[in-house]
Amino acid sequence: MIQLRLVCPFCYERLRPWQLGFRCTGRRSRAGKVCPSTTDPVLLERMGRAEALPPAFTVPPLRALLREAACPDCGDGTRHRICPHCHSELPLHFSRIPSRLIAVVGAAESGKTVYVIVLVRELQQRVGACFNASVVATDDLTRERFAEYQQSLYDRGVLAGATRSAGTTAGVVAPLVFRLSTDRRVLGRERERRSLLSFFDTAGEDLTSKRSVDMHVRYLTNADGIIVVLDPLQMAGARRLVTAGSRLPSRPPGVNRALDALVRVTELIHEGGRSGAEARIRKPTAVVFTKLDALWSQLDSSSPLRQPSPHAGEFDTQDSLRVDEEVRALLNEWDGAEIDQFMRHNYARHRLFGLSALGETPSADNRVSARGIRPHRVADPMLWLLSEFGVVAARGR
Ligand SMILES: Nc1nc2c(ncn2[C@@H]2O[C@H](COP(=O)(O)OP(=O)(O)OP(=O)(O)O)[C@@H](O)[C@H]2O)c(=O)[nH]1
Ligand SMILES: [Mg+2]
Ligand SMILES: [Zn+2]
Ligand SMILES: [Zn+2]
Repeated sequence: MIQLRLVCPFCYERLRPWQLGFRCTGRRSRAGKVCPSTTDPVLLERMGRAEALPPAFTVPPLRALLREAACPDCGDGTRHRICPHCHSELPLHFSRIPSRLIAVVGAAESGKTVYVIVLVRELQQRVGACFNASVVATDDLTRERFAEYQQSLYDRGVLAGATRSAGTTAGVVAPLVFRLSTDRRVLGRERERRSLLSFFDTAGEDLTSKRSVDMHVRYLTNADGIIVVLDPLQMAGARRLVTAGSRLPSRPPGVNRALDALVRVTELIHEGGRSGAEARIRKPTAVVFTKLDALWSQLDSSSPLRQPSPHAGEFDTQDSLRVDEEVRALLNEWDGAEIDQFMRHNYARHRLFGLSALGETPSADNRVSARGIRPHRVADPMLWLLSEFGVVAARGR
């Protein structure tokens, strides 16, 4: 079924199905004409992409609802659909598949980029198998960037540098867009369900600069779910407890840098919201404490955070609530009780998670340990969001 309210998975602008544009194929048309490829100024300005492409064009609304249109220059028919705002090529069947846009936000160096790469890899492999799900990149740019990230992290053990600012034309970091297909039994029949997953990995430094505020307001207000990544190693109280030898973030912890990031994100959502600053935010928001490997020695062996993630086939709500409770207790020990209070005040649907993307502290020169990457509970927040969206089933609600 065609979706009436769409959001571009690349620029997060809202759009309607009759506003979608087209891009010429660039092939020789029957009339013998070939449209030249050049840099698309809109794509360059909005997404920082300078590659040479055939021309983009729009058609009147009724014709835009059709799958195909003829290029006004060469006359060739094309089915390449583009976003009217940023000119990114949209995934196949874009207006028929529900999109789930996830903004990943948090302070600089909190572990967002590493988290997204490890999460997607887990969704493609181990977790995907447990949920009968497959996750594939929808566009060449996502495919290339994700392959590059994965090779450097998994094959060469190199941790990504700081994500560049998203506020400048040149430094735009396009979201990674994947198609998630799940098989679910509906009335005794296997039905394949597809959704688009877009991960917008923000640059932590952007949260502190005014420059990129507009863009963040849009990404946050149009996202369907939010993952707030908080780094206990940036919280003074937790930092006292870390296992000796753990690699610490380069910047000294602020009074509570994690809370600062959370407050900033919340302000940005309120700025873009229609509900006013008084109402609680209704978007499902997962608050994720990363780098738990540095604090494992502090956890009781019976702690739910030390048990492997039990979610398989269905999201295990009881386990998730035990984790939520445990993280809340830990926050008290880490002098982070305000974080919990702040969430309760401002977010109607939120849950706390704890995980480790790497499974172990990186070496002093910031490389993955020789034992490789052993993620712990990384998919839990995403599975919760997917269960909130109704994409995966939840047990024990
Ligand atoms: N101990 C531990 N350290 C981690 C883990 N994940 C990331 N790190 C460390 O945190 C650093 C920053 O990770 P990134 O993913 O680049 O952080 P970011 O939030 O994307 O940072 P910005 O892009 O600057 O906002 C890495 O270089 C690692 O040193 C983890 O699971 N455990
Ligand atoms: Mg980053
Ligand atoms: Zn767009
Ligand atoms: Zn053409």
